Amino acid sequence: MTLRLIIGNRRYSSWSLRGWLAARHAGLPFETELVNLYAPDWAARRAKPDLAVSGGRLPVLWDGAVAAFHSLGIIAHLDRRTGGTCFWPRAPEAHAFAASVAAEMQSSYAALRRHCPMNVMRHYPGWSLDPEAGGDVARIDSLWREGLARFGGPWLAGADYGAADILFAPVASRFTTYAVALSPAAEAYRARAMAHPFMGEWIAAAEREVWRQPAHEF
Ligand SMILES: N[C@@H](CCC(=O)N[C@@H](CS)C(=O)NCC(=O)O)C(=O)O
Repeated sequence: MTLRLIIGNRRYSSWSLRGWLAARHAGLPFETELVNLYAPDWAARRAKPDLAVSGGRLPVLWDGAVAAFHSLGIIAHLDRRTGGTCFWPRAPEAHAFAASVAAEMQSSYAALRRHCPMNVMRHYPGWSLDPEAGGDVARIDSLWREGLARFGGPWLAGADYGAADILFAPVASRFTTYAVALSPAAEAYRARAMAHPFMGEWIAAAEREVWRQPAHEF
């Protein structure tokens, strides 16, 4: 059965990007339903049962009558559907690292998110980071360096693109938009994450979207 993924504006919705990357990476057939988070009817749309299930947040993945939401919930569901083959490394050390940093990403870095909203289409060099967001950047840089050094790259937990990379993909986009200074290893990873073909597909589709949200266009 074809899965249905409900996402928000591709330019701005970082959580939608994570859910979509997970669905794309799983390789199962899925349809995408795009919702404008900034449209006047958003409040009514989110109250409908297919979004109310997640508290009115995007993305939501529907698999028949089963809903999965939150990045890690969507990945857990797709991981089962794909027989545990494509999201997590098998080796226990790499698995523990990937699971831990993915969970940290899902639950942290509020300052970075607030201070550097995602806009996959824009470039704002010269952005000055506030100290709290700078602290988030330093932590992420150190996690990226650690993963690449311990597991040999090119992805965060080793040879295969997986859940940790998916969770951090919108961060790579923010670092690109705001030209955030990184260590050489983290910078190389940022560039690699942005060059991933699925990221290219997402950005190409974002480019075709006509909706604009002034709060995210400076
Ligand atoms: N932790 C959730 C966060 C989902 C979330 O906050 N999504 C935003 C879009 S990026 C949303 O639905 N915002 C709409 C709103 O709160 O009105 C996830 O992993 O999906």
